[in-house]
Amino acid sequence: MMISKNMEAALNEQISLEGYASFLYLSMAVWCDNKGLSGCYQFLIRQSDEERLHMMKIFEYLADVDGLALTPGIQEPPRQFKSVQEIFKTVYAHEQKVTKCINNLIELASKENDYSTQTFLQWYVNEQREEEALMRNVLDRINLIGDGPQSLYFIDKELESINIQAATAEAEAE
Ligand code: OFO
Repeated sequence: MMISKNMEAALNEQISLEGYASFLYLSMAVWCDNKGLSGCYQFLIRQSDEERLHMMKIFEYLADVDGLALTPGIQEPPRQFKSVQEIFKTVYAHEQKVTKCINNLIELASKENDYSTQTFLQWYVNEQREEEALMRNVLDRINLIGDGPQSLYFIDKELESINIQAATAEAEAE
């Protein structure tokens, strides 16, 4: 099976978006580490690794369908952030954007009667649903903790435990 040039280009854009997410979360992780927020750091490092995996899956898929995956030039992510609350709001917004892009890719694949790519993208539909739910959970927790004097400490503890749960759930799914 050979993929259309249109679909190939759209998947290459997705490669670039996943790659950017990986670098963005890495940059956020480093910021957190620098502030002593080791739970947030661990959480964001895992998210960053996942995004790289999402990118690599498209590389492999394009190779399977005789397409050409292009190693993206990644735009430099921000290095300074206002607060940990702002970081997680940004992550959630980014995940929502990725979900929209996945939906657009499916629409294109369906217009082209490209059943293989539609099937391939189903994995991303599920992944995005999980990621959005995870990030909403994080934001709910952050809101519950509020911004009292010890809030950063508690947010960090919370992220540490959410990270352990997420990593365990993933390991079980494999
Ligand atoms: Fe790959 O964008 Fe998040 O999950």
